[in-house]
Amino acid sequence: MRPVTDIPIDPTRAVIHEQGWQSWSPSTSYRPGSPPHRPPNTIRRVGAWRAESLPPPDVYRGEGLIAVDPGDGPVHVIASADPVNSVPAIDVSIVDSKAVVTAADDVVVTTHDGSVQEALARWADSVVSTLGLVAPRPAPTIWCSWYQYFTKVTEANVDSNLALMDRLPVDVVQVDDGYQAEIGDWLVPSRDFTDVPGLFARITDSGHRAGIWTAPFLIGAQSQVAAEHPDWLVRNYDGTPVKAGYNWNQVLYALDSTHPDAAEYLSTVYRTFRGWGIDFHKIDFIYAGALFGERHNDISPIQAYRDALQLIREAIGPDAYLLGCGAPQLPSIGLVDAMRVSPDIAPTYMPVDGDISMPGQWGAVLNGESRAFQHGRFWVNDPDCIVARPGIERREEWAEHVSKFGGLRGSSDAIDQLDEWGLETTRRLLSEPVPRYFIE
Ligand code: 9PG
Repeated sequence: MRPVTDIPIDPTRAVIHEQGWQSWSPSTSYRPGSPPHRPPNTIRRVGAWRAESLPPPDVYRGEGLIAVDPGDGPVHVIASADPVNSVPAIDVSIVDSKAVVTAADDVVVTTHDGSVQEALARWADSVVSTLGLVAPRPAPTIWCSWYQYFTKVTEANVDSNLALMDRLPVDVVQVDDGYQAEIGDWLVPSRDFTDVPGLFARITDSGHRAGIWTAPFLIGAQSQVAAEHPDWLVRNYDGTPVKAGYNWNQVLYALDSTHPDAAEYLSTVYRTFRGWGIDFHKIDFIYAGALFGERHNDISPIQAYRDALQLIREAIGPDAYLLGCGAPQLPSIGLVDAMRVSPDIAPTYMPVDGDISMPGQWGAVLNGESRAFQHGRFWVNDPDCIVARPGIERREEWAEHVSKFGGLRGSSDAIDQLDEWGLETTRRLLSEPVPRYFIE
C-alpha cells in the first residue's frame, strides 16, 4: 500500500464511508472506532466481499472508492484514477485524530461541501462526464419468482402467477433460479420444468415481457459443463480450478470467458434465450467473471469481466434490459442498465449468524442508502424486490425503503398470498414514478 494523504478529523464527529466490491458487499459508513463488517470465513469472503482482499481488522477499506467526512470540514472522496478498469483497495486507518489514507494503486483525492452522499454524487458526476455516459434507460416493472419459491420453483408456480398477473402493473415476468438442471447447464431444464421455451412463449403471449436469471460465469462442480469442459475453468497457478464460492450444496468454479469455446457457449445460451422471446436478463454472481487466475488469454480479471459483459450484450441484443447482480460495482459502469446494490432480502429482517451480507433487510437497507448516489448516474439502482405478503418481518419498513431508494421495482410474492395491504402496497410501489436521481 502506498501513502496517499493524512486528513485531520474530529474523532467524535467524523465518518468513514466504505464502498464494497460487489452488489452484496457491505457498503456503509462508520464512526472512527466502530468495527467494519468483515467476512466470517473464506467462502463468504469470495462470495460477498473480494476474494483477493483481506484487510487488517482495524482498517477501513473501500474497493476503488472511500470517503472521509472529517466532521469539521469538507468531505474527502478518494477514488481510483480509472475506476472502470482499475479498482485498487483504498485503506483508512485512524491514528491520533487523523485519517491516514493508503492505496494499492493510483487514486485521486477530491473535496466537497455537503453530505457524504452529495460528495459521492459529485464524484460520480465526474465519472459520468469523463466516460461520456448517457442517462440510464428507465426500468420496466417486474415480477420475480425467487423470494416466494426459491430453488423449489416449478413451471406450474409461474403459470399460476401468470394467470393472476393482471392484478399488478408488471411489465416483465422474470423466472429466477430453479428452471435449469444445474449451475452452468442453462439450456437443460430442471425436473420441475417440462417445457421452458413453452413457458416463456406463454409469458409473451400474455402480453408481458419475459425475463430470466442466469449466473453466466459460475460452473457448478456437479454440472454437465464442468464434466465435459474442464478446460473452460479459470485456474490457479498450480493448475487447480479457482473456487468461485460454495452454494447449492456444491463447489463453484469460474468460467473462463476468454476461452473461445466457452465464449461461444455463452453466446449460444443468450442467443437461444433471445430466440425464446426473452428480453430481460438478471445476470447473477458475476463477480465470478473477475476473479484472479489463469485464463486462456492473458488479460486482467477486470478486462476479462468487461469483455464478457459485452459479449453477453451482443447476444441478448441492444434493446434487452440487463440487470447485474452479485456484480463488481465500478467495473460494471457503462455495461448494465440496472444494478443490484445490496444483499438479498428475506422473510426475516436480520440475517442468519449476524452476517450482514446474508439475506435480510438489514443489510439491504444499509447498502441501498449508501449507494443511493449511483442511481441515475451509473445505472438504475435495484434495491431488491418488494415482498409484502403477511409473514414478511417489518414489511412496512421495507416498503418505505423501496419507495425511497428503489429504481428498479419488482414484486416477489405469490400473488394469491397478498392480503389487502400487500396488494395495495405492491401496486403503489410498482406504479409510482421513480426520480431520475435519489441524490441531486
Ligand atoms: C438465486 C438468487 C436470487 C437472488 C440473488 C442471489 O452469498 N451468497 O451465498 C448468496 C447466495 C444467493 C444469493 C446471494 C448471495 O442470491 O441475489 O436475488 O437470484 O441468487 O440463487
